[in-house]
Amino acid sequence: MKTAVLERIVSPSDIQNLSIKEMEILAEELRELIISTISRTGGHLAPSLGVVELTVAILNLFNPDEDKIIWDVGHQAYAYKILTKRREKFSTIRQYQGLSGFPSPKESDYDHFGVGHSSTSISAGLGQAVARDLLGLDHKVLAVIGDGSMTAGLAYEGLNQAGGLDKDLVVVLNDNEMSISKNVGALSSFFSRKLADQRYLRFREDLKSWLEQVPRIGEELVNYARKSEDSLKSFFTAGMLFEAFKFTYVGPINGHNLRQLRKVFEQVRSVKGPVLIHTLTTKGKGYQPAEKNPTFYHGVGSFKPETGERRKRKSDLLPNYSKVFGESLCRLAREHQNIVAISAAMPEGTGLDCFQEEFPNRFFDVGICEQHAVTFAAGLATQGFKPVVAIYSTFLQRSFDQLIHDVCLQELPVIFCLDRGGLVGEDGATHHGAFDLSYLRLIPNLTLMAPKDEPELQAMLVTALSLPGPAAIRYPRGRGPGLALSSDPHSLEIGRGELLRPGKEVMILAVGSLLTPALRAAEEMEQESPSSIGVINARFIKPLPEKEILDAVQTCSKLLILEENTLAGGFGSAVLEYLNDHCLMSGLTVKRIGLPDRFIEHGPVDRLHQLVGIDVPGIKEGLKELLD
Ligand SMILES: Cc1ncc(C[n+]2csc(CCOP(=O)(O)OP(=O)(O)O)c2C)c(N)n1
Repeated sequence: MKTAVLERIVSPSDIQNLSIKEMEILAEELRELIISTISRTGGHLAPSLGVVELTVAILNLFNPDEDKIIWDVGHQAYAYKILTKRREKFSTIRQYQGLSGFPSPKESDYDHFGVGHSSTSISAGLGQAVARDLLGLDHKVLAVIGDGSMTAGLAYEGLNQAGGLDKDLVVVLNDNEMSISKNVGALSSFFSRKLADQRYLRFREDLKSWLEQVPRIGEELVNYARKSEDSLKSFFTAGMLFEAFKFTYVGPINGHNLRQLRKVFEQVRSVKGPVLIHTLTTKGKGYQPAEKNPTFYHGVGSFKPETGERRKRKSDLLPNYSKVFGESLCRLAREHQNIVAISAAMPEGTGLDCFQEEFPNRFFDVGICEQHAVTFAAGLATQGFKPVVAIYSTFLQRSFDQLIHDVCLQELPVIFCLDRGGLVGEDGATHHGAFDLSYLRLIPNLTLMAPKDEPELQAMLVTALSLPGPAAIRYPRGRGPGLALSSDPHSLEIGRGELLRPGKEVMILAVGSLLTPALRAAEEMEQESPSSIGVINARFIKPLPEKEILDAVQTCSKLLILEENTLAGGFGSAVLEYLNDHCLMSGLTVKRIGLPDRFIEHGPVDRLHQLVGIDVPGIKEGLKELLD
């Protein structure tokens, strides 16, 4: 691997002295290092390859020891990590106790804001710019945001305030025309590079001459456009939008051309007030497989670097929960014409891509707009549709008010399918679905379920569909136990669990993903020492499976409650509230196992399960404590 220039970068300030040629070599060396590392560890390859030149140019003209650089989402910050004193550790990225896959101020002083969820960079950058001025300092603040992340309302709230305050803030728009999939919405074509192509430029010139010929009005319009930017450049381009927010607009420029980038950044350093630099980049730049299929290489597992081929694992043969959900929903949608499906920029990740293909008119990708997705679904539901909103647990956190105010208060039959409920592994704290049982179970009118396996997910979908009001189903990332799917799934009785294994001493009351390890733990314990341990599958978090809970406390004096959710306010808390409110606590010992009251780091899911004690040995530990 070539590292001639990279070796010389001990501190990011070393980049300030590089020539254009050296910067170009550095970009190539960075690409090579990123590709070879991510081919082993997996990670966000295509986004990071797309901003290599941008990163080098930013560090050439800005000084991260003083200036603040905020990467939106942060999944594209690999080159930045390497160049800000983390090259040695780069091979540990996303590994347990290794570098995080996202910028994190806990990891490095060069990470000026913690990110993972999208569209926060402009607001956070503006906060830092205002703080700078209040403190009488004079460094620069940069926010680098992708066109996908610009679909979220939050980004415009930031732009609006920044323009109003007229603060010095540099926003770099990294426009690659992609979110994870192709970017969506009206603005995506507004940003698009089509505006910079030759045909468009010709059209603009034709428009200009035509306008000039219109007596008075045309001339005035042309003059107005000239005044605002000294040319017609901002006419019908993205510039118009940003100028309306009172930003100085620069672009579009080629985000892989270091000479051009350096020139623009140099000029921008002295511009007062908010500035937006529009760069055009190619997602996956410099690695053919990723350029060809940027969606697949957006976030990828390990692969063969020579060909880009995914390294197959045995578990790849089984369908994961997302796929089971997507295919089951398609089956139901063939029968029920009123089912519509909504994704917030993640049709592939949530398994809705098959629905999108089969029912293009009933599928809506709203962009990275989780709040809007929920209220949009509510609107559809008022008109007799059954919207199914599939969003990762962690991202639905954004829609808390919409869930309460727009859906549940009006008892609208929206179905929420929360993928990635529980620990997700290598993406870490920003992405774990650790809180959904807590933030959903407190909302009136919502039925909340979690399946123990694939056929139960199918049954829960049917159940949710049969309800007159809102329902949510949460399931984990990846594969379930691998049970055969049902060809005719049936609705479940609301608020009823199932006794999977009778017991006389300890009853385990578990929900969702923890049923499989709970059953194994109970079996192993009984084999290892004489004991009688039962297992109940709760199925419902709301309403609680009261009958099964009552039966359990009548047969056993010890209860072990399991959930892959924070213990604070989760399923176990709900059971404890129920037991206390019904005076059932006397003579009963209850232990809860779940996620502790702290943010959980990144690493392989199995390792994290072990860490927090929700694997088989951890559950056995809990059982032993109770039995002792
Ligand atoms: C609130 C939120 N929703 C969804 C995601 C998942 N996500 C991560 S990156 C991404 C696409 C971002 O597109 P863009 O900003 O254009 O960056 P690119 O990957 O194209 O460089 C999405 C949807 C997220 N991180 N945060």
